[in-house]
Amino acid sequence: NDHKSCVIWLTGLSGSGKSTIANALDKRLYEMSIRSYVLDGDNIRHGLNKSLGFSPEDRKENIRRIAEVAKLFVDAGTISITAFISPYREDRLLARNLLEEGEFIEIYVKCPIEQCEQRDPKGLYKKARRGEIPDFTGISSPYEEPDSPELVIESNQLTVDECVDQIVDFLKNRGIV
Ligand code: GGZ
Repeated sequence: NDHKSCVIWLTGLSGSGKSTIANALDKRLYEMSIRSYVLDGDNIRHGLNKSLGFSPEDRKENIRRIAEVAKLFVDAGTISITAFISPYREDRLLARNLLEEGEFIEIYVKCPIEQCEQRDPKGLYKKARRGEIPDFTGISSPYEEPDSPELVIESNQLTVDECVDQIVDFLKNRGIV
């Protein structure tokens, strides 16, 4: 299928739904015969970025490398979908600036921390509250909300399918797919 390549950069708290939305979008694009690829903790933090932790410096390097990899996928003609907290505005801006105008689509997956903490699928918030995980985003490390993302998705008010619909509608309006 004919499409432009781009990076769909999902940012938001742990437990906000980034990975779930990324994988559902990947599947939807596949059904539309559009090539996409998901970069997330499973394939990046456990591989390429194994040696990086969660200090501000390490997060910065994590995001920088992810942005470079996402750019390679764009060069290869693919839509890359990234699902990382990416808590710092400056680091997201660096990622944006690596790409051409219009190729970087920042999507804020917005979900109140109370709800993320309630879901807590991996029990990480609980551990962070007990002080067992230092520098945990939203608890003991900041999350800087995007000032002007291309799209805000209120993941606590929509089904996963509705979140994907919003993104696909945006891509259609932009003439990307
Ligand atoms: C935040 C942490 C931390 C700390 C481990 N802070 O819900 P998850 O488990 O699956 O997603 C989180 C993931 C965050 O990694 P990212 O690469 O997305 O972070 S960043 O963009 O800020 O570099 C969480 C787990 O790793 N995790 N320790 N201290 N999340």
